[in-house]
Amino acid sequence: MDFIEKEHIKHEIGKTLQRNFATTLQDATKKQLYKAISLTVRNHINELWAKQRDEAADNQEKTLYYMSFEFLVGRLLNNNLLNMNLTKVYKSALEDLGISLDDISEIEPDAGLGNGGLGRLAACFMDSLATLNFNAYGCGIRYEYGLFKQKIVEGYQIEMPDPWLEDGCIWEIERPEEQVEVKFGGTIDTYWEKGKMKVYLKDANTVLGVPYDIPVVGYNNGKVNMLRLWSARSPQYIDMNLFSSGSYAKAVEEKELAEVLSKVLYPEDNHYEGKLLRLKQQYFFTSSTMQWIVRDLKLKGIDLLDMPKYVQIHINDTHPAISIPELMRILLDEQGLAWDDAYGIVSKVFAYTNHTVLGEALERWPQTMFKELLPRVYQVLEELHRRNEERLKKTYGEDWGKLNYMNIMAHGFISMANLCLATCSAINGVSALHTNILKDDVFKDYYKMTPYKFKNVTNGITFRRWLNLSNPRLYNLIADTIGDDFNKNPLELKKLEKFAEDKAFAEKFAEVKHKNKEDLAAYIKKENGIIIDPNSIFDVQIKRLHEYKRQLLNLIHVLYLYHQIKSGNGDDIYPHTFIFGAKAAPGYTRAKLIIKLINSVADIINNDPLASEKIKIIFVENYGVTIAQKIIPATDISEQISTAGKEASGTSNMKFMLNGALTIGTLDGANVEMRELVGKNNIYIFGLKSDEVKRIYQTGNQESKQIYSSNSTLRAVLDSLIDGSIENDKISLFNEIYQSLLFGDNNLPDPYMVIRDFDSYATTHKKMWNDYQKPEIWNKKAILNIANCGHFSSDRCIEEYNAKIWRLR
Ligand code: 26Q
Repeated sequence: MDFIEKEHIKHEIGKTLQRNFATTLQDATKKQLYKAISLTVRNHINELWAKQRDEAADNQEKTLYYMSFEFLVGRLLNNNLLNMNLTKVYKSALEDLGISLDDISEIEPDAGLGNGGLGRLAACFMDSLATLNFNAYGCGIRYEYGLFKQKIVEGYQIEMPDPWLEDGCIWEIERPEEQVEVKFGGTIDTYWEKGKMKVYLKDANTVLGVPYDIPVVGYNNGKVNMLRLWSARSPQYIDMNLFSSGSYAKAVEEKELAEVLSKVLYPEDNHYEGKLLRLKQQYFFTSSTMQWIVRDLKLKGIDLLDMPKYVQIHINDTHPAISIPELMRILLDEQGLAWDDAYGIVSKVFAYTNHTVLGEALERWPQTMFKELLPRVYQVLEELHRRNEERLKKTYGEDWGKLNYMNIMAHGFISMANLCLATCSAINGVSALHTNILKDDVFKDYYKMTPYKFKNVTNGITFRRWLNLSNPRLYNLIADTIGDDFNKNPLELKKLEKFAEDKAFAEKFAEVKHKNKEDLAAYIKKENGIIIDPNSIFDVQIKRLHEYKRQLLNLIHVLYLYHQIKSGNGDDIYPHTFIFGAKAAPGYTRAKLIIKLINSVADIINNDPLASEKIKIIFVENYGVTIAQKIIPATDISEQISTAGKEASGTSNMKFMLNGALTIGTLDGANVEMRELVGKNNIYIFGLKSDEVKRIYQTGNQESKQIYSSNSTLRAVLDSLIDGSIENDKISLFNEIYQSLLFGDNNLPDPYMVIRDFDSYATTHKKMWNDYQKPEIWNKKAILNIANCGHFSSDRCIEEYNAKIWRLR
């Protein structure tokens, strides 16, 4: 961005307040100030954006359409200022006006259009795509309500709506002139025209897709891409006949029924439920996007047969996979292409990322539901299925067990993963270990057939948000020490290695960490009313609540420390503050019970004079992107403790590493690569490995019961879940958790290996608090973590996607 005078900024803010809110700097509310300031930033962005939209028609470079059901963007004001290189001048302009930018940016609601890792990854990718100057659009749904707001009431999670659009979104632009029609239901009619069979849908219900575009600014390069989010609208005004005949409610209801498609984000993370509304949402945004892509190509005068030269479509997990048959349908029915031509295109333009190996997360739609909702898309799917089955038979013969397992349709269900495996040009996992599990296990039969399609692209995060923005103290220290080249080339962070044993640098690093801990302590005092000691170890687990992520292992260890202290054996325990933040899916009762358990234990420990000298537990309400930005810079220990083989990658592990926290983790997901990069002495690995876990699943897990019998300390801790020592008036409240640990769900005791891994986890913790007490050792490890973190930049990750899969340039 060309340099902008601060006097100009001050003037613009004043004018914007006047023109948009008929108010002045003196009288404006904080909200009005936030809006006016953001509008002036938006104006600068839009100048660049308008120019690029204008040039887009001549731009022949291949464009990426990144399709995702979720974009967990967070706040944008500070991010846009940073990427536009305007932070300094705005800060100083605002100071002149007596306004603090930090205060104002707190007004902005998070754009929480995602559940967790997958959604946040999509947002990081958008930032990197623009920064690397690629042409890319993120395509998704403009949910009116983001992920629910979490309140903790008497220790229980309560869900509240998140009306993030209530006061409007400054950054978006509605483009009604580009709206499309999406059709549901109806019956298929065919007729012949000029010797060709034509297909159309009769009596279908139409919903309008209206795009809202949010600009995505590259870092310091003037590039503006966009996030295009579709909003559902009814094509009719309310039905006047119904209205006049007195059925007011019904008249309104019909309109609402169409618009419900973009109302809410499903709050399930890593868990599939075959809900009709979710299927409708998936078709709504994929059909809208496919129509837009085809229309755009035609406007540019490009022959559709050349589409693969100009278009790359990426599907973020299977959630947008209906794009595949939908693009086929458009090419066949609306553009008159022959099957082979259409398939030739489709099999080249799509690529798919898998984000999970959990069976319960794989999407399988009931055929009957699908057929009724999308009769023509279903026909296309049947044909894709039939042809794929022919190909499978050539490799595997009539092995029906295998064929059904690999087929697009089987046993009354449509497997969206198999659809992607069969038709996409590339399939990738999100960490080396995860990709190997896909190849050797989950998708091994497809891998045997088409090994060349399988790639690994280990996840990454944008350092702009997760270091520059969230941890300015550390950013400045690093930039003052090794220069700021790492902004363009994150591997430059390696230069910090030289300083790992530099006493002066280590002291400065420790000082930064301490100040960040003080800030977090102040925030927690304000939010939780609990005073925590910045000199204690801040041990943090923040992520969605899921049994496989094992918040329970963490908590049982805390309980164990509590028992040690109470029995007089806790002298060597270094003071800790254990911080948890997690939302549970509203229907996931056990996860919600674990939240209650964390809060109940927190109550006991925090109110116990003896124990609270040594340990405190904080449960941070409503965990999300903005809160993560406050917690991560202040963390000493990062908990990455999933049952090995279950966490595809993890990305918060990378954020902590970048901020100089040390990891306690299993050899799971990207932790494996973290260990390779930083060296095994600088990360604390414990527990079973993924192949060991797999073997236990095959052979049963009686061992957990034996551990329970032979380890009396652990037994006492586990028994305390049900003996009334935690919630004495609700003695059986946590019985379910206890039962699951000892007897399991499907006769597999301790299905997430909490008991099995406990001992090695506790020993590793002890080692950590011993190391923590030797600052020269601890700080050196922390600095080495930062120095070796460059690989986990989403810039590297996007470059890799481009080289291995997209080939945009
Ligand atoms: C599917 C069908 C119906 C309802 C919900 C869903 C659904 C929704 C969200 C399924 C999965 C998700 C989210 C998955 C997710 O966030 N996975 C995480 O992706 C990260 C980025 O690759 C990884 O780092 C994490 O390991 C992985 O858990």
